[in-house]
Amino acid sequence: APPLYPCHVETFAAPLAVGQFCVQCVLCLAFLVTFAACNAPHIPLDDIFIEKTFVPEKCVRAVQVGDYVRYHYIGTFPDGTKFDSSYDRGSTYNVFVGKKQLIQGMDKALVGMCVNERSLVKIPPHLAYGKQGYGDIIPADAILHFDVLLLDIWNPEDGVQINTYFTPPTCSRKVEVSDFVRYHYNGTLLDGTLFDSSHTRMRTYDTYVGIGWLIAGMDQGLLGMCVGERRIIKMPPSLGYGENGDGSDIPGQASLVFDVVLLDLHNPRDEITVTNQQVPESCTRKTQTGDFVRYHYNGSLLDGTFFDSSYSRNRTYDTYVGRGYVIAGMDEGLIGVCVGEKRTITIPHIWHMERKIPGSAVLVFDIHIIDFHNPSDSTDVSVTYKPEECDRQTKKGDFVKYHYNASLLDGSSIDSTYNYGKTYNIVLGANQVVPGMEDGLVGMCVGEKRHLVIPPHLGYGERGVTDEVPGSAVLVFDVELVEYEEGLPEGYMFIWNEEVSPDLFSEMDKDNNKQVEASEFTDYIMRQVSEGKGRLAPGFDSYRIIDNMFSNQDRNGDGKITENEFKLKADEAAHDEL
Ligand SMILES: *[C@@H]1O[C@H](CO)[C@@H](O)[C@H](O)[C@H]1NC(C)=O
Ligand SMILES: *[C@@H]1O[C@H](CO)[C@@H](O)[C@H](O)[C@H]1NC(C)=O
Ligand SMILES: *[C@@H]1O[C@H](CO)[C@@H](O)[C@H](O)[C@H]1NC(C)=O
Ligand SMILES: *[C@@H]1O[C@H](CO)[C@@H](O)[C@H](O)[C@H]1NC(C)=O
Ligand SMILES: [Ca+2]
Repeated sequence: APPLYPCHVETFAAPLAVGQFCVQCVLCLAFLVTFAACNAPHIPLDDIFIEKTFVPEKCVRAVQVGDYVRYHYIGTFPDGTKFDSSYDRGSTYNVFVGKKQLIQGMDKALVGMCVNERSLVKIPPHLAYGKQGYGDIIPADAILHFDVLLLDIWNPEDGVQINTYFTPPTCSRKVEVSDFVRYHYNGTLLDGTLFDSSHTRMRTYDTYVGIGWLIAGMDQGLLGMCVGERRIIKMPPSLGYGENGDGSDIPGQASLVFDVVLLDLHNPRDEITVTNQQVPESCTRKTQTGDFVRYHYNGSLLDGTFFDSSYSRNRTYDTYVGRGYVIAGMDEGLIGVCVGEKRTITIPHIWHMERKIPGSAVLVFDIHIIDFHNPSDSTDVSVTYKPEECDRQTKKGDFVKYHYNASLLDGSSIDSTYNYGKTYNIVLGANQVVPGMEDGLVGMCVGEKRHLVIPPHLGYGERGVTDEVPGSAVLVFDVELVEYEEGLPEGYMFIWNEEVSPDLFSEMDKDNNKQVEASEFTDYIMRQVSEGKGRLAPGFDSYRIIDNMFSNQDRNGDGKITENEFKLKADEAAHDEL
């Protein structure tokens, strides 16, 4: 007689999995009218009967003969009395299927079951413990019911199974044995139970691959991965945590499934690498150890995660190179660069030891060299135009008038006299401009043009000029000498062009009151200058010079010079006096 037990639609959905059961179910449909009889007890079973109580949407894997399974079960008699339960023991039942390690009915029932499937299996005595029963627990001729939840399936033949579900657009390198990698992962059991995730620790897992630091399945499963790739790595327990599990969340004999995304990859033997070089056409000089470099950078990790940028601070990063002031890889990568050059420097972890960066990350710096100089540099003067006639040349003390265009080495303009429509005028040697400019303006003839490169120690130094010249910037001046007045000999503010009058005092003392007042003094000097008999130092305020001269003569500071004071001063060999 056919067994008249209720059948589940699922049984039809998976006809292959349950084999002969389908036939019975078809019959079941035919006898729908006698449905009530289905629950009737004591109708002897010819074979096992399976009632699927939960069928997962996706069958991760179905049991085949020879597979090893982990499952939970509750064993009851048809009247509902429980005789055994794996739940009560707190661990799954683990066994090979189809190898007679189970009662026949169970060996049969498990075949075709999917991971996470739950079934009620009814087993007639001849496929269970038969006439003997089992000790005190199972009486003779007992029908057994097992509520089975299948959790895990693997086969001793299994290896690591890899399924790449995201491939990055570019892949310059793949994981090889002894590479160091950083990755995120979610580790689950085959039934989907999460046992570990790098995300809960909020940091990547960082390790060497292929040299036994990892479980064998990961050591194999990570090989060949690209940065950015995502893959599912499945492994049987023999390549995971084996018979005993990890002692906490991973049970013994468990298959493991890792969802992995690779973020970073390098080999500790790697050198730093320089790529994406953009070298300006004219590059006459390259950085050497000891140079001081100003550069911009964007710093990121290999997966593109940005971690720092000089741009966010609106200023360049300034440092000596080759002297250990920056991380070793950067020190190396900054040697041999030109002003204006851009390059990408990739730095493996042994070349840096920074705390705030994830342990062992590869750092990628996109840099742009703004300028560099050496502390021993002097002003670089190059003549760009020299007039044919060039006998008279500027020297210290001369009052020079020149045009300039000032810029930084990266070409950004700072200032220009053309903006003001007039020349810039200074006395050479009077500390009116930065030392480099003084150097650059000496020995020039009118009409000459020069290109000056002034290192910061001869320019505006480490501090620069607020909002105009960055600290430690190299300055570039294009200058043109427009005209100049010859200065006086060094130290003089006034000189006679001809013999000094022997009767100087009385000539000055216009009103003949035997003393020279400031106004008499000033009038007299100005007259000598205008008559070409004397000359004041060019480039200074004439009245200031004359005031100084007067004060020097007026020994007692009473605002007038007596004949006595006049003589006293004349005896001393001094400079800006008469
Ligand atoms: C792991 O799980 C987290 C959180 O659910 C998810 O964001 C991430 O994409 C998953 N996969 C990997 C490889 O980290
Ligand atoms: C940098 O400059 C930009 C634009 O001039 C400004 O918006 C930003 O606030 C500045 N950032 C800092 C850190 O000074
Ligand atoms: C850094 O990033 C900014 C913004 O993306 C970009 O404008 C700049 O050119 C980058 N600099 C370098 C040196 O790559
Ligand atoms: C400065 O720049 C202007 C405009 O580009 C140019 O005409 C002039 O010749 C330059 N002057 C010097 C001294 O190079
Ligand atoms: Ca007088």
